[in-house]
Amino acid sequence: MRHARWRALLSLLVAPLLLAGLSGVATGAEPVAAAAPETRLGDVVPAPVESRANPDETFSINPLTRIQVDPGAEEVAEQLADLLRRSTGYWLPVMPARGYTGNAILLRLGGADPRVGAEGYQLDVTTRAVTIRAERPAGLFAGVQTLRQLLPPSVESDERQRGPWRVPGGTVLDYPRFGYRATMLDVARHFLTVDEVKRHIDRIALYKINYLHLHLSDDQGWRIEIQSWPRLAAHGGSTEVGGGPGGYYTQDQYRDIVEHARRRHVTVVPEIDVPGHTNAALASYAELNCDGKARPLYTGTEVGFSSLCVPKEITYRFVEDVVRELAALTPGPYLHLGGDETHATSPADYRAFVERALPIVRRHGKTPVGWHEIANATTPSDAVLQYWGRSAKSPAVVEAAKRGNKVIMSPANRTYLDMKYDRSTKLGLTWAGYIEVRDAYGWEPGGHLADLPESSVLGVESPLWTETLTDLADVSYMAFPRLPAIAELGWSPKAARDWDGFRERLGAQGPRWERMGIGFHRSPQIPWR
Ligand code: NGO
Repeated sequence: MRHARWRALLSLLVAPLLLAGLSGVATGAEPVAAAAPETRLGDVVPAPVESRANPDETFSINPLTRIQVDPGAEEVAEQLADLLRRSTGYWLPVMPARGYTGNAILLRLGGADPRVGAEGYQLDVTTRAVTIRAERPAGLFAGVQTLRQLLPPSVESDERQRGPWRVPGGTVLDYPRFGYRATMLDVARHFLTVDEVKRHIDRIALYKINYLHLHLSDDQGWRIEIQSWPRLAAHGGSTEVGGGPGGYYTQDQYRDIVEHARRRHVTVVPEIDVPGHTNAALASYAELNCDGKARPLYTGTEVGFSSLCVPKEITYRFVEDVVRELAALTPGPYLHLGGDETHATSPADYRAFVERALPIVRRHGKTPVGWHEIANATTPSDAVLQYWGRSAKSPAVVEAAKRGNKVIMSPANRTYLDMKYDRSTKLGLTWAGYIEVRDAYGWEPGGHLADLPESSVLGVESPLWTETLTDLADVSYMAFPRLPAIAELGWSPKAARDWDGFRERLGAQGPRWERMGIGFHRSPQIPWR
């Protein structure tokens, strides 16, 4: 850290000499024509809505570059500065946009093309400045992710690298297709530490993912402290698949994750899976079982054997308490109640449970989300269904959509990041088939389910279940490169997407992931650089 500061100071002192040399002033020679930047303006994942390159302009970050911002953009600016200072070694002071005289990265709130909306941005790169304009900080953050990808991959390095730090000239106009662009992490089957979850958030934010769904409870583990039912975490969180030590997040740790995500414009969607997938809760509290007997902890990978006791009143006190505590920890709008694979609950009990449980979520000020099986019950019209089937038909989901329910698209044969890439993949499952990058990319979220209009689609989510994955390295291997593929389906308009262009752009991400320490799957379908 101290070294970095000295280097920054040194860079400031030698900068004028350096710049004079570069521009040819000191030697009296003609200015040296700037070499082309390493990246092209459109080389971004997800593909921007519009980009117009201008080969006559190139911006270079140099020791005198400043980051200049409008009030309200400081947080995004500091994050950008932090990234750039580490790899460039430059000072890069963050200062007000007022007083701009060139050689700056400008982050401006307001003044963008009105099409950018709440989450989009406009990026203008000239030799004088990089200007990102947005209506809100979320848009500036998205623009900064684009800028990162336009810089050489070494910008992601934690140690000082040699430049040059050139950004290709031109204009990008960009905004998302869907408001909900998510991925899910199952921290129940195998526990992931707070740091691992934070690292994962850093990585997904680069691809403009704006929701992280955390699957916080399942048969094998309960991962969030609930103060009114302390044994859920203390006992129910004490193991995981394979019998490892498991773990759970205290409420403070969980708040820390939520805040880390917020700073990266990612909203956490917590899920407590009920009434099935509840063995960890049934092991922690005997009274939740119909027979009043606590179940043993479970470390296998079967699904569909557990159920809350639907006729018992205590079941709803339990749901109420958990939802109340979870809602208080959740600044975002959504709270997920699971509802999948309830093979141990009768259909009548299932309906009765869902019809009582979803309104509890609404009473605590959140919009309920459930796996698409909740369409078998009468759901409040603002409930969101998450479609995870393999089929392209689901009449029950289409009926629910007619009543007003929105749908998140997570078709298992396209978006499940826990499916193997191919026969040779060591990690993962196969029940929904092999999913190579082209399978993950080659479908249309707006028209995937027959008779479901695009207007009913809230967005796209790629779930990552962890029966076979034990740590962040495993998670990253399964997520990269498929997660960026699905992120593009959520962000980019149909017209900006095509497989051949995507392969090239994705291939250019490889060196960036190497710098970021992401051990990814080198899919033979992609021309890795
Ligand atoms: C299913 C099941 C999960 C499994 C996952 C494995 C849903 C919604 N429920 O997806 O419990 O972990 O498959 O791929």
